[in-house]
Amino acid sequence: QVQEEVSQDLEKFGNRLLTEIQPLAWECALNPPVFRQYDAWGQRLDRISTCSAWNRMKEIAAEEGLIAEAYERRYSNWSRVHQAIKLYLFSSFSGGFNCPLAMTDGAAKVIESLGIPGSLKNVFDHLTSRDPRKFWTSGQWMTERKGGSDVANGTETLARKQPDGTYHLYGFKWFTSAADSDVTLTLARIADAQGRVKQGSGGLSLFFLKVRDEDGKLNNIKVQRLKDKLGTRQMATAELWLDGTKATLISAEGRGVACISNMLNITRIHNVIGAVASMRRMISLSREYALRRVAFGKLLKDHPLHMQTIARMEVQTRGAFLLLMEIVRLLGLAETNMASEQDQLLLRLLIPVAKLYTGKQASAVVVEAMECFGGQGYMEDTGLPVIVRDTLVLPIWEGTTNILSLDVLRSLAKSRGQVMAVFISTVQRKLEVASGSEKLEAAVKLVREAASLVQTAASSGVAAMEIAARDLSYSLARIYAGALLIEHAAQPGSSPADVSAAQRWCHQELCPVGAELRRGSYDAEAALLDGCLVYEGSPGARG
Ligand code: UCC
Repeated sequence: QVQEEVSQDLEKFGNRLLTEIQPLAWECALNPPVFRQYDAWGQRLDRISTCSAWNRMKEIAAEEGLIAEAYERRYSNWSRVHQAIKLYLFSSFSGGFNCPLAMTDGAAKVIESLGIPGSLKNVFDHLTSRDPRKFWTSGQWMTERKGGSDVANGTETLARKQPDGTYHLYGFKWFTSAADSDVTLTLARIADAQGRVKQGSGGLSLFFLKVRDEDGKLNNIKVQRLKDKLGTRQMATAELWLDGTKATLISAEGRGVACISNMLNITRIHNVIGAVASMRRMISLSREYALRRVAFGKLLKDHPLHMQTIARMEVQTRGAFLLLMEIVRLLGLAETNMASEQDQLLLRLLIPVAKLYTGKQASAVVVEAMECFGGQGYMEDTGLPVIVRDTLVLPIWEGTTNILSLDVLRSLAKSRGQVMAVFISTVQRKLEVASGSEKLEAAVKLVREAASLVQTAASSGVAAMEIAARDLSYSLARIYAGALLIEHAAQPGSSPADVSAAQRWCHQELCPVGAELRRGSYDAEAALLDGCLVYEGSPGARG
């Protein structure tokens, strides 16, 4: 029944995407935000103007319940899956509006995980509203000049307590995405009466603030400039000075990072949605083009080499899509108190794994797909470069590949190896579904071997080695996606394409960490040689 209702909603939304939303996305691409710092008389304005299509996207997001769906939970644990699929459809047609939605979802999640305190009830209602007149979006102001990745040491913003218990913030935020948002969450260090602050992660607290007051005046915020970005140009990213900005402390003092990680985990899932969506969109366009374009006397679709190229992208995209669906399935269970402790551990591990892996996949796939159009793929007025540019940010924001790899190690360490055991047993359970399937036998064997290899590697100390973090994360992503593709292909009614996708996925190197470990790539000497290769010196002569 849920599937039936959801399908109807998706079909309706799909039509709306094609008729109404797609042209708006193009308008957003053609009319990026404009910043005006001063008026004609030299008065400070700091006005960021967005185009009408962007503003309309906000209304549509509310009407379609793109955030609300996840919090109303009318389909219980399936609500997250419903929301994720809607966002997946929306993402590559959103004209960049998927970014503020990611952060809005993250802010709602933080407030919900705090138990929706009375002081934030109204805010939560705005963030999760279906009423376009009421709907608010949120920012996530984390990045300062000294640290986008190293937030713990890079955050300089100070919070001074006021007699009424609120705080005034003073500092400079270097990247603030969707700077036109209504509210934001941000980190700062609380200064004591003498102005002293605690350094490091333990000195950071999380604050909520409204960007403007009731009259639309900025909350003691000065906009220095808009960022000149490679992509996501439809969306205003700004440098902001906070100069006495009124804010409310919402985490326990010194627990800012732990508290905002609820937001990060949601925005990272949105990143995965964006990655899979852009791969799917580019493949759909390439497939369509191959049905029309004639070269060397026949349609592109009749050139086996061209079909092989698209098929390889298709395999990547299917693996990524199943990873995404698995994560939102687990998230839905966690949010409706149906997740076991194992499910929760797995979710914690799979979020960074999927974010880092799909970000890289998407960057490669969209560039490959652009090539399927020859020179036309490089032309601005085809719209293809916009998709490519907007995709290239996915491995960077919300934590780069290496930072996310370290987060994978963090989640392994925190569970003291328990999550690895859960990972392996879940993979094995998924493979059991395919037992007896002749077509999938070889694929099952490859995933089993890789799972055993990654387990051995992890218990030999690799899971604590920074230098192995990326290879380990890639191994986890490939093994888990392999198991998902096999499980899917083993379902009754699966297609030959499902089987082929599982087989092809599993024939890549599934456990690079095992191979590199055997090769000695993580030894101290190898690390020295890495430096030597980069700087062309002799070992030890770096710098
Ligand atoms: O803002 C940005 C752009 C916004 C645009 C977003 C749009 C996305 C939309 C996509 C649509 C297509 S970009 C800003 C991005 N910045 C980051 O992502 C930060 C990257 N750096 C990290 O993630 C680091 O790993 C840090 C900052 C989290 C590391 O900080 P610490 O303080 O060194 O970390 P600790 O000490 O290890 O962790 C402090 C606490 C621990 O909890 P306790 O104290 O209870 O043990 C950790 O377990 O925080 C917990 N923690 C987490 N918990 C840290 N990370 C996580 C996590 N991911 N999940 C759960």
